[in-house]
Amino acid sequence: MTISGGHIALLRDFLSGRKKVLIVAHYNPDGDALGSSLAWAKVLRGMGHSVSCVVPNRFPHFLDWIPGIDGVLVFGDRGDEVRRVVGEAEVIFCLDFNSISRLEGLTEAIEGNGSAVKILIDHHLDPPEGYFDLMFSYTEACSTAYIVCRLVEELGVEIDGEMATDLYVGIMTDTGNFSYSNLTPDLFRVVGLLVERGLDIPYVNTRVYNSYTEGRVRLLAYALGPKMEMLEGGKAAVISLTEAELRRFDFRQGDSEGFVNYPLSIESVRMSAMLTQNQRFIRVSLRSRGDVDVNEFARRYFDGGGHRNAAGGKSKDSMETTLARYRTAVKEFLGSAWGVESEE
Ligand SMILES: [Mn+2]
Repeated sequence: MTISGGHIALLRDFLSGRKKVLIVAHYNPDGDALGSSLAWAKVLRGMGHSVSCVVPNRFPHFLDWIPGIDGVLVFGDRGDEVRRVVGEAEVIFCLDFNSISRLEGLTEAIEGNGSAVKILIDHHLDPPEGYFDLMFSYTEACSTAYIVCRLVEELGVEIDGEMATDLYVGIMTDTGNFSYSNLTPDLFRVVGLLVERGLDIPYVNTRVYNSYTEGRVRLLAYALGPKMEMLEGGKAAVISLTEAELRRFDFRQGDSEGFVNYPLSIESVRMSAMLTQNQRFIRVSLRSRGDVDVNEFARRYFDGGGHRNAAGGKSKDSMETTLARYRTAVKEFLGSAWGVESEE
């Protein structure tokens, strides 16, 4: 991944003087969305800007400790304050998503601010043409946090221990603790730099991966036990959880995060899905291995998208209908060119 000097010059231009900056990340903010936003916020504050971090809805419990998290404004909880901050912003950075529609209720507020410069920092596929004034869009990057690391280096800013922790949380969670693709030598160079700046990897690991509630562990057992269904002779798996089931396990937002990855630990499984119901729709989370392209699958069947091996979509149908649609789609897809298997 190469960041062009022209892009950096433009960024410096947009950030000349003291600016009111808004950093916004996507709905259901994850480790990368929050980690990259908070580190970037600290960098910009260090440059003299006034910075607010906004997310559409609440973040999961396993991220409630990361440096700077107390200052994040949740639109769902503090709508009026967020609308004011969005309206006053002179520069708006969108981090870890590229489609403004992923902001749910916040979309209108952002669109309402026509005068702010809009800058994208992201690694998702298919960034929109013509929407942003400047795009740092690198679809080959493992995480937005990694892109932020590189931008910070280009700007000549020193990374401190808090930034290092935030950035590492983003890199670690988006790479499945360094187990997915896009693990380049330069990523490990950057991680080495973060360790040098005070990052404590065992501490971060414990806070993110070993801080489950009892309910979450029991929900996982239920999801993988009675609720996991194998399809297509073991090539695909699906887990479904209704709202009532989630309530039974004292579900807190983020509790089912990562469940979709477990079926992929079965040798035969090429793609895995998790259907989680909320009050408005069913969220479809998808993961795959190798050439099985769930970004394409999400686009075709569930009004979504993402990356080749990790994508998401949604369904407004009932759980029963959505499951039936999923089974039919998997059959068709795994028999098609996009779902074709090849050895990794
Ligand atoms: Mn990400």
